[in-house]
Amino acid sequence: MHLLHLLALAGLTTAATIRIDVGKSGLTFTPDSVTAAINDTVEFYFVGGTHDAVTNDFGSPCTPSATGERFSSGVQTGSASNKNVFKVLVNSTAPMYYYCSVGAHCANGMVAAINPAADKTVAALKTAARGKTAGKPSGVYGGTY
Ligand SMILES: *[C@@H]1O[C@H](CO)[C@@H](O)[C@H](O)[C@H]1NC(C)=O
Ligand SMILES: *[C@@H]1O[C@H](CO)[C@@H](O)[C@H](O)[C@H]1NC(C)=O
Ligand SMILES: [Cu+2]
Repeated sequence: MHLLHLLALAGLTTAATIRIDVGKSGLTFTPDSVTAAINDTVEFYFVGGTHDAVTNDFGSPCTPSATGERFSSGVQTGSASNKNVFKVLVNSTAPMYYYCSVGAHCANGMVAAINPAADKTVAALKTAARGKTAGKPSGVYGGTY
């Protein structure tokens, strides 16, 4: 019998790991839009600059979200040797939007999305973030190192 059939019979599906590089080329999350399934893990690698990743609401792009699935990585100084990887377990396919709370990074477009809605794109989020003051999250939550 085919391996996939065995896995299906056992009720197992393969959860994926999705890597996002933070600060790879300036104020960036790379890639800035990903699709994740329930039980996938999104992993944030801090590769450059000083940044964090904090969920927001689409309508308040530079403010920590107060409801729904939420995460906050805490601020990390990125480098090739920074082995602190922030791991977020995806429990829902509802859109999760997020930003960087450091300085004016959010206002300058450091926003991204996991499972964005078709009519609420990262491009629109970047536009909405312009000129906004970044709200600070209260510590690390919603994921683990
Ligand atoms: C996610 O993982 C939990 C715990 O292993 C499992 O009970 C659940 O069925 C999984 N959900 C999906 C949609 O795979
Ligand atoms: C997903 O659920 C787990 C277990 O309850 C929790 O630790 C984690 O923070 C949740 N993920 C998010 C993004 O809220
Ligand atoms: Cu930043």
